[in-house]
Amino acid sequence: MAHPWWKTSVVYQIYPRSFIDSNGDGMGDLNGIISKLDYLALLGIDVIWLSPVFKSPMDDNGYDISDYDDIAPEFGTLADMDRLIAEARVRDIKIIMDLVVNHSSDEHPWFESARQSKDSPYRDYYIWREAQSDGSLPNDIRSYFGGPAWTFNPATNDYYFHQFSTKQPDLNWDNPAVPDAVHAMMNRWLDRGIAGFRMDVIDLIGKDVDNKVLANGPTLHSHLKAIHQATLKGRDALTVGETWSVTPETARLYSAPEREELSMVFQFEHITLTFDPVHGKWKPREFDLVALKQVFAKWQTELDGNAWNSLFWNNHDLPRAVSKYGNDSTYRDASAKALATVLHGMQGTPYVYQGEELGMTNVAFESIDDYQDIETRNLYTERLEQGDSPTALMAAIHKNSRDNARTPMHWNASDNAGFTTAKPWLKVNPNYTTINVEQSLEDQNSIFHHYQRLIQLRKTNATLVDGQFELLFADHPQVFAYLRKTDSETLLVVGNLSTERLTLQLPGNVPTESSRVLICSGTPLTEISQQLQLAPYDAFIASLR
Ligand code: TEU
Ligand code: CA
Repeated sequence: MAHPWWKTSVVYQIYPRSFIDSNGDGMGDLNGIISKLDYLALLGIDVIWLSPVFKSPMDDNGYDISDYDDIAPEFGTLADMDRLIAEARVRDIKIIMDLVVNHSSDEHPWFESARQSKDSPYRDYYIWREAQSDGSLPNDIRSYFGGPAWTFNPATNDYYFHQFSTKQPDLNWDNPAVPDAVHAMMNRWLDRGIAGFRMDVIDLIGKDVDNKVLANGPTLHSHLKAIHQATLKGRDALTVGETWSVTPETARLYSAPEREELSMVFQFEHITLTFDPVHGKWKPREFDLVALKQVFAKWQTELDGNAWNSLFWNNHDLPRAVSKYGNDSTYRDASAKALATVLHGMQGTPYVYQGEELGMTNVAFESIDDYQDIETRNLYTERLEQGDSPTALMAAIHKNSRDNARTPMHWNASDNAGFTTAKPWLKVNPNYTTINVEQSLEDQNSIFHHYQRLIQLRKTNATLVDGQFELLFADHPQVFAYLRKTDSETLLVVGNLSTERLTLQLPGNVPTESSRVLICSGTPLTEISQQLQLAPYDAFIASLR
């Protein structure tokens, strides 16, 4: 059966303000992206997911939109966006945009009108509640960025609801005018030539705030079906929902093809595994490979044939994978390649976040003033007031701040990593002198070239797309190994995710006599035997036929 195109694609995420600055104002922009399309074509990716470039006061770096139909002037113009779409198409690259419709900016004309009077025609576009009879907040829901999810609006003497910052009021999807406006806007962008959407916190749109049901709410799937009918049907688009609340069971509700909702969702179970069950990401738990493998195996098995996985280690909200799951000092190169290999070997659509293909690492700025992210800054202020020590807070920020992912992309070893000729909006990671595109392109053995080969392999090997997943060595604390099986071929994927040298005896039902290694990192290999000798972070994919 022929696949939808997005099942054989690899997506590259661009965080526009950090990618490359074309006009010397310290901020990445659309013309910068256009100038690097050849670089992306060389890497071999098929789709760009562009984080928001819409008009925005940038309280949350564009995840707070004040005009869904225009481009933020710091990023360029609509004409630049059209050129980006056209220039990408020439290189067979599609563009998907970020759909941020759980909330808008408080500077969106809808909200500016709504907050002025209860009679505004846009009043019902947002969620308003009065204080309780004792004067307290409508309820105790908290915002993800600290503080209550309710902010007082003096002009109307009531509160508006916001799950993110005070400048990101939640839209009221129960008002039919909201989905209508969103559908029309989506159609305008699809007509402009984009290939689909990444849907920001889409699991939060069907909520019931009075009963404190936020994620996976009662009207979620009817909204998604309506979106599909009004915009996606007949378009052959890629849609991926950001859904922190998803389980394998609910993933099928979003993405089983016959349900006509989305192509796939991002699940975060492999991410939240390293969060503290109570205190969340700011109190990280040690990385536990056995648990991680269980999570991946569950998703691989349960979605096979029913829905479709998205595969990622990184995005603009997460710490750098090589720092979190790998080793960003002695084994940076090897561990970045090993992580890539075990991820890209699975069933699903792989996503590469900018700089991941260079093995970019976390950063550790000494001063909180060097951090720009609203979540990070709010957390610091809130926790300091609660009595946490600055040292402990900075340590948590170094591990998990979203700015780890957002430091400017490293293009070369010149000042500011070749990202800008001005002062960058966020400081560069000082390790750009050794980790950068120019260096990676020169070295045939670089992380970049390993990603390039992995991406190529997905296009030439059907088993990598279709094969059924079977976990091996489930309890092994250092090795991630699995099979991918079709009727005609079995692939063996192995990664030593540790700093130790290991010997691994393959089970008898994994025959190696006619094996052929398709890709490897670390120790060079062309074939394998039952007994594997693995150097630290060695990884490979072999065909066993
Ligand atoms: O993120 C959703 C979200 O819940 C994040 O706040 C996430 O919990 C946090 O970043 C993890 O530390 C999406 C976007 O990806 C994020 O950039 C936005 O800030 C957020 O929605 C609001 O639009
Ligand atoms: Ca710029």
